[in-house]
Amino acid sequence: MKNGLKKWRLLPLFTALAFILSGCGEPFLSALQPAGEVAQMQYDLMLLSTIIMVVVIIVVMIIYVISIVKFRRAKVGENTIPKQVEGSHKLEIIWTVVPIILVLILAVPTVAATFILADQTEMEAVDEEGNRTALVVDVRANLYWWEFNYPDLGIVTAQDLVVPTDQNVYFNVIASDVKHSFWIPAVGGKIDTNVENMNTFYLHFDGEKAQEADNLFYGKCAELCGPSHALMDFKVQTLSPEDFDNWVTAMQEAEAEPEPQNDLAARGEEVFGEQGCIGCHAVSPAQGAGISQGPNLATLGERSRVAGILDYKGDEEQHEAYIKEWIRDADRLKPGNTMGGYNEDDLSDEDLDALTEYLMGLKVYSE
Ligand code: HEC
Ligand SMILES: [Cu+2]
Repeated sequence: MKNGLKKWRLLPLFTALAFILSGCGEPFLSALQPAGEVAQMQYDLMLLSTIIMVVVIIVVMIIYVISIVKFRRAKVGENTIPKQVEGSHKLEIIWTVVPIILVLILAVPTVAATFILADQTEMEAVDEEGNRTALVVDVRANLYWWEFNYPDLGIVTAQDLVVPTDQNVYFNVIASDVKHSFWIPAVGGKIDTNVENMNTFYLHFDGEKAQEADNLFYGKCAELCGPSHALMDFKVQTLSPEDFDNWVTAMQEAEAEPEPQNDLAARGEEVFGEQGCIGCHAVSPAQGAGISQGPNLATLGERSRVAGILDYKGDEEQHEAYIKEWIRDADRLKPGNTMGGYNEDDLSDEDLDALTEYLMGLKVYSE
């Protein structure tokens, strides 16, 4: 009875594991549910190598089982010496040629895909007027936030990357402090963002697959970069080409100095200046690419999360609460980030209320 119980002790562990692994299948996050041409190619290569590995394991296991069954001592007797095959030409040839064939089956598609994915010629293509035809986004990774600059459109955002579906989007990636890595598991990557040189690649966001993911993919930093590395998330909002054009227009027409929506927000804007927030944060989508020390806050009121991690799930009260929590306690929420927190001595509760009112009103395209 006791032994029987012991056996079952592992059951909760396996149940828990099954639950955890079932989380790997989310369409907005899973490299196993490719949502674009680049991810599909990477997935196909993974599948190919997995199939080859499984075939090898099965063949080896079969030979292994046959030999231990066939050559059991009980069966062949104490003093039998099996046939000696050392130096056998036939065997040597088999175990040299078979792996070479397997490596070739793996290498040809891998090298082909590498060249296709490295092709950046479309990025430089221009129309009759000399304007670039492809969409280019400059990505800058910082401890622990992301900046997205659309150089040809004059737009800067942070934390939320906005892209159109069903066309190639070209990325120039760089880091301002230490090495990070840009990865959108469901759509492709990852590619290192280095401090000293710029890397370039492209991604393709499939419109139908994007809808299955509610038009919101998750991006991650994939290179251990510091204590809050695991919190260095960003969101990717996908829009149909028409919606994307509307977004671009709204961002381009946004005020350089957003008008506070009421008196409380107007006081908040003053606090924003008094406290020096403005030294690190731009509040207009046209400002700050590559130079600002903190994320551009122009669209803060309509971002899906605060600081890339606090998900308010569309609940405005929670949204406000998270903004306050972040300003008071940034240090605890993301250890090691350069903003730090503002306690009651630095910033009174009234000023915090005003500041939050002002920040909640920073919206560009959802109004
Ligand atoms: C020294 C520069 C610096 C100062 C000063 C500063 N911040 Fe920040 N702030 C940052 C950085 C860096 C981040 C991103 C941290 C992260 O996500 O790792 C950030 C993030 C934020 C965020 C979350 C942004 C988002 O995209 O969700 C808000 C809101 C914010 N700051 C508000 C403020 C306010 C209000 C003040 C003034 C009271 C302020 N900050 C002062 C550097 C600064
Ligand atoms: Cu990082």
